[in-house]
Amino acid sequence: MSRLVVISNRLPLGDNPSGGLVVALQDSLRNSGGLWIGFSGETPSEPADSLEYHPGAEYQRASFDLTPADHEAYYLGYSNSVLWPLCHGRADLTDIDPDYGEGYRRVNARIAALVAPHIRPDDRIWVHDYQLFPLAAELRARGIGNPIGHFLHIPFPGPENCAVMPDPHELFEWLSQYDLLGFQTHRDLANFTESARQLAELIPLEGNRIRLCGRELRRDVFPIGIDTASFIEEARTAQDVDRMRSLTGAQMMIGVDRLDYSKGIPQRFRAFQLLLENHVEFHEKISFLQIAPPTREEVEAYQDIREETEHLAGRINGQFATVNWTPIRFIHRPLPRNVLAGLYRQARIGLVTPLADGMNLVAKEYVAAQDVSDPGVLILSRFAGAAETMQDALVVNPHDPHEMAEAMAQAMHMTANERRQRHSVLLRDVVEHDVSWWSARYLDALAGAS
Ligand code: GDG
Repeated sequence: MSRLVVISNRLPLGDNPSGGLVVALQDSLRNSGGLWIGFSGETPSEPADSLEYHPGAEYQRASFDLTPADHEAYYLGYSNSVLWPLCHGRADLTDIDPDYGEGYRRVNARIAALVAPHIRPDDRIWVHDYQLFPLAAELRARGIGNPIGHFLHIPFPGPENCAVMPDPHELFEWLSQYDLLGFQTHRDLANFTESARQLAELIPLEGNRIRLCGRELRRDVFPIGIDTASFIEEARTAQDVDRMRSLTGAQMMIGVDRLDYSKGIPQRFRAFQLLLENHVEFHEKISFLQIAPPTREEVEAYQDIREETEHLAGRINGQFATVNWTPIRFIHRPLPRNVLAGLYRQARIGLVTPLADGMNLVAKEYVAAQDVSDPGVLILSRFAGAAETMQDALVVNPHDPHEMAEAMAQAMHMTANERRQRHSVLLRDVVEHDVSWWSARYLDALAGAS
């Protein structure tokens, strides 16, 4: 079996790194004597000019450092202040700056220069996500002819958002240098096709093949899953669940998201407010727990969303709280994974209402964590990639607070029978299409694309 080389923005470090992607790739990496390369998270003023290898895992891991200026321009700047907002339909939140674009190209070129000497002639290379769009082009420029695949974890923008990029044509030239482009959903694939048609040159060929900017490659949909079996086990054995139940008394509704403007947290707070305004019968009967660890705090848009959500939660609690009941509990830091699993299992409602999202793993984790004999109800935004397959959730428009509030009321009233029926369909999908299924399908397609 040829060696698998994975390249992602961050290298999962630590002796026992967990997380879906790590679990998904670890067998393929181990069985092929593979290598995972990524950013260390360190920003010294004079980074080394070579990869640093890390012992400990069952496959090789190698990292690189970035200067503070490179990190700012490439990661905080172009990746997260230009590409991320555009991919999530928020052109209004972009911060376009020529230094960012220049830094993004420079860092991708530097990563390619660090990686190229380590590539063997029969390696398969799998590049992850929007931080590394130019990487294949930079590797090709250094003589790497190996099969290279790309998987985009976030939505692909339609033509109107692509057109906001400083040089949209360049994006498609970068993408044309891969052999396989993977997307989360059919909607992303359609956006890619339409944007490439309008802003570059795309000619559809037979099956999944296309000619993009003069080069032939494949593209397809690979919806990512979770490590379902271990999550089910984690939730089943979670400690403290009964203790938490007896403390609250009310039914719990849970939201778990990185604190990001794409996740629709203020919109769901407003919907909850409306529920409490319109349905007095739920006062003291439902309590909303929102867990939202902060990310990318150096970027202004993330400071704004933090202020907005804290303000709203405070206002709603001020309006409705009683001596015995706090309607919204807002936790602003990460919780351990097993605690999260236990909370999901206890929650009567899982609220997953992003305004835009590649897939959304929380929707799948919530379903996996439920007690099959008495499961909770998933309320899911139709703009989460997960909604393409999870139609037995209560699917809502996250911009419509009335619809969301009524879905919350419907979930509170739903009979155990209906909850079990909906949940069993959702669970089947989450079990069958787990993260190992996803990576195996992608790697098969990459093998066929070479
Ligand atoms: C990108 C795309 C796509 C959250 N809070 C805590 C915690 N989490 C974990 C969740 C879940 C993960 O983080 C979040 O995954 P999502 O899929 O919801 O979102 P992104 O981080 O935006 O990921 C997304 C994904 O890539 C995969 O392709 O689905 O669309 O944006 O696993 O459980 N984990 C712990 N404590 C927390 O407080 N332990």
